[in-house]
Amino acid sequence: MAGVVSAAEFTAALRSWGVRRVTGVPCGHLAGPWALFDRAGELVPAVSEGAAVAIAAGWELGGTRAAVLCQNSGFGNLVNPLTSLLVPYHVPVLVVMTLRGWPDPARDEPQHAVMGASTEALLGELGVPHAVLGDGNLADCLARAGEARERGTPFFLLVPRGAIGGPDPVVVPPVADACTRADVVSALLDRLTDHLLVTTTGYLSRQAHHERDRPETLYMQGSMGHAAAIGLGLASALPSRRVVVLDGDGAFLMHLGTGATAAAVGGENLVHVVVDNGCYESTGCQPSAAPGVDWAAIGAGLGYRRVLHCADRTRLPAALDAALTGPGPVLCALQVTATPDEVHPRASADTGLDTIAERFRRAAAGRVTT
Ligand SMILES: Cc1ncc(C[n+]2csc(CCOP(=O)(O)OP(=O)(O)O)c2C)c(N)n1
Repeated sequence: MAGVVSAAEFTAALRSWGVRRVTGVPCGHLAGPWALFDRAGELVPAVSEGAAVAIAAGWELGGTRAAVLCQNSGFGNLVNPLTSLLVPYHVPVLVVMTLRGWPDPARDEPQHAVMGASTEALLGELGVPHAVLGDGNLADCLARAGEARERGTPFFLLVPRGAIGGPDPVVVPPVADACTRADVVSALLDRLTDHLLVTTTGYLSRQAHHERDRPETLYMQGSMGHAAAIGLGLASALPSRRVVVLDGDGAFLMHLGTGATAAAVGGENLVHVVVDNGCYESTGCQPSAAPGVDWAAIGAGLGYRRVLHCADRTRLPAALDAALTGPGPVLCALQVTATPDEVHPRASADTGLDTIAERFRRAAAGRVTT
């Protein structure tokens, strides 16, 4: 879709408004400016939208004008530093936030509907000035952001889907012997019987649905970073059932602290599989913080009973067998190469989220599902 404003125009407008450093969590609809700021060395990927606001506040307090790029699904993650840091301390960060689930929730994915319908009202309730980017009004929006800045107030520039042009296509060179998302998900599903499986937001959920739709799988299309928490709740509620969490590196990093709880109370029946492709593949393969992360050290440090790590295709079956048969809580980190051209429909394209939850509930209770 042709953007109302191109990625280059948008990025140039932010720079001439004074933005020198950018952070955030990616949204596919901001992938164009994200790539340009990243290429210029001006972007730091944050693990969560709240952390992004705090990083930007640090830059601002240090005298550098900063912006945050994010999606309104992460609005909840940033409300605390917005209301207890930016507003009371008068730190005027510019937040560029996409409006998923807006203006018509029925034309976006169902997990965005509630936030899409309420984002503007929530900002109004918090007294935070904002504007919606539309055809030809970028200069006007930034002028309003400038007025807010003079009052020491943060400003939200809300970006409808498709309002900003995209980046050049991402090309990932093939890596010999590397596993792919498809290898991991199909090998995992081949090994599951009545295991309960919770899959993280993005392409991993889509891949799991594509490989084998099953009532014992909870496709978590929203709640990024919370798959492990759901899994540990299930594992402790149902100690006789094996519970598997299929997580992404970006998602696990978003709420990494849950790993400590999972390790402490997850139980013998919890298997936490983290698929590390080093990027946020579902939103355009933007690098995550994962390349510098040592999963084996993290798993051990968090206190998982067993930690497994596998980086090549030939060792994948043994790694999954070991993860699924020994006692948990186990963290199994699988290094994969990104395959952004392999994209499948979401589970919600053919099954409603409420139905996904209901049939999962029945499967968890051991009842026959249809
Ligand atoms: C709180 C929140 N912030 C941002 C997003 C947008 N988003 C959807 S999937 C995704 C990337 C997830 O990355 P990762 O867990 O590494 O999985 P991958 O996409 O690489 O398979 C992002 C940022 C979101 N859904 N929720």
